[in-house]
Amino acid sequence: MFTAVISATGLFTPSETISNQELVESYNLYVEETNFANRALISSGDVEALQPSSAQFIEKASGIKSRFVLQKQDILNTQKMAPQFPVRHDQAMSKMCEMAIKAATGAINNAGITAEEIDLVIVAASNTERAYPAIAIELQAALGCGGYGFDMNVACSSATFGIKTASDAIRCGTAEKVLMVNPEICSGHLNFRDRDCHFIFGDVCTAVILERESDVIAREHLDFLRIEDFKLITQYSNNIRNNFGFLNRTAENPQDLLFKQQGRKVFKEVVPMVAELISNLIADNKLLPEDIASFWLHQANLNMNHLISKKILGYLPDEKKAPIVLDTYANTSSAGSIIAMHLHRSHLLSGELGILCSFGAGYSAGAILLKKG
Ligand code: CO8
Repeated sequence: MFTAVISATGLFTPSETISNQELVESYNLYVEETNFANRALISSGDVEALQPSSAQFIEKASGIKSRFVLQKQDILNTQKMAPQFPVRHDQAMSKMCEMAIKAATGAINNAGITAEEIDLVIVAASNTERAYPAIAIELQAALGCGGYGFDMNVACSSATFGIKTASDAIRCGTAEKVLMVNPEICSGHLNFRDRDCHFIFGDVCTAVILERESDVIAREHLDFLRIEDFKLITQYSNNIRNNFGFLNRTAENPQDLLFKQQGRKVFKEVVPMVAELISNLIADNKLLPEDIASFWLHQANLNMNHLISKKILGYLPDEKKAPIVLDTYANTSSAGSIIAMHLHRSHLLSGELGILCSFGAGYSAGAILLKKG
């Protein structure tokens, strides 16, 4: 058995942002236009008037202030309210591969290795641009990696489950160097006409390189995180759901193909589940919550993260101990906790511990105990 480490991470952030104010102005214009068009039906009581959204509500309920997106203009256009990506011909590179290359290149450079040395590529994300060939195999060819590649989807927990899968391959000797990327184009599956969720998501791509500990030590790359232990859990729930799938075309009039959730139920059910998962990981390793220097938590909701941290620690930790990136990135699904770890781990000293944790649809949750090399 080999010991697996995270030797580097990478991040691609789109250049365009949408503030809450911009999003709400566009949504409220859509509400005005729709209510005006339906005014007769609304006054006869046959149709309910749409209610406006509010930037204050969004920030208070979620902690989100803005989000990065691949294509802003058409999201804010009330006639479209979705990003518009022209269809690419079969020989053109997919959008997911394009953003994955940017995040992966950063991670490969940070690790000080070459793409050719990578022998396993995993694309782990909440959505896949096409059924096949796998985006991971396209990425493997585009970067010039060897070995093999595959796509996997555990919704918001895709990255932690991806790290576990990569670590198992390294431990067993199936692979020596793994690239695990999370290209999340959340704007593609978000209903910008739904007041309950139009503010939740942003687009981003993260990348993680995993290797054998002996390899990184041999080349004196000491900025690594050793994978000490894991806990993964899944528990079936319909409270976060997306009905998009390959059988949609067999229904006469497919509808309801975008993200939807019972946000309040998710909040109530997932907070205790995650707090217990992390607490058990800490206790099973004969540690105390105070022994953990950083908690890189999934970034869905500020109040959720505060509650989870308080349940584990008994107090509200500062930004260094439990960093928040959802204020500027919003919920980026599986990439959220990786962004937090990428941007907020430089303060860790050799031997200090961190916990990376994801949670979301499925339900699914993953917690990984990491030790700075
Ligand atoms: N503006 C103003 N008012 C609003 C708005 C709005 N935009 N939206 C709702 N309201 C109103 C409601 O109608 C309600 O009014 P009333 O009290 O009169 O009924 C009131 O505000 C309160 O509404 P909620 O109860 O819904 O508000 P909450 O405080 O629960 O906050 C949240 C809503 C922010 C959604 C919160 O519940 C939350 O964040 N929950 C956790 C959700 C979560 O973590 N989900 C994880 C999903 S991500 C995942 O798993 C990955 C999926 C794959 C990604 C796919 C990409 C698209």
